Amino acid sequence: MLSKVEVVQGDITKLAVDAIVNAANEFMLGGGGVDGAIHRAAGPKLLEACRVFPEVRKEVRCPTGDCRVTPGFQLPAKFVIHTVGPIWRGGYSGEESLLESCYRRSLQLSIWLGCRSIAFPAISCGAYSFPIDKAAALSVRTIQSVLNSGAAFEQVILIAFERETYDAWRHALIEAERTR
Ligand code: AR6
Repeated sequence: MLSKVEVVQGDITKLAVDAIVNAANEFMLGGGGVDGAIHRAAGPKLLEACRVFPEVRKEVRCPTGDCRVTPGFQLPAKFVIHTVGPIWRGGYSGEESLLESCYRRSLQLSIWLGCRSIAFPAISCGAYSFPIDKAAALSVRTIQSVLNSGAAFEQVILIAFERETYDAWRHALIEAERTR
């Protein structure tokens, strides 16, 4: 199953996959990092589509660990799945299970949408400071468990913006293959 998982280095906004995942924040109206890049490439309709989601509590359109979907608009991807990773606070505030939830729920939502290909950035590993090695191992483990449960994906791309992220994901994949 892990043969369907691919690590590439590059820019997620260029990928012609069914769904790309955005590392958003709870307010869901754009930001820096990959969120900013996705909004710029998708065009202003993406912001309009995000605004439509009701606030579940003050200034929260999407709680941490959860996700929401919009069209991709001017992106080559059909859908954008906006998920909110945890801010790393030392590892004692449920960060790992929240990040796992981001991967699991994004995959489940994309299955429900009929997606066959999906690409993930390193959620929480930029502005939110989640350690990349932990995030890489956890993301590969979660994807593996969803694929093993029979999800019909043809391709799951882990897209690294930096070399360090690329290396961490490659290492996590090799380890997962070895200990399978
Ligand atoms: N393609 C792929 N990966 C990218 C790209 C890109 N075009 N641009 C950056 N990355 P971050 P977070 C990588 O900070 O840590 C935003 O302001 C980046 O190098 O984008 O979840 C949101 O609005 C890093 O490895 O997301 C939130 O407020 C990874 O994507 C907050 O940042 C994630 O870094 C979320 O922080």
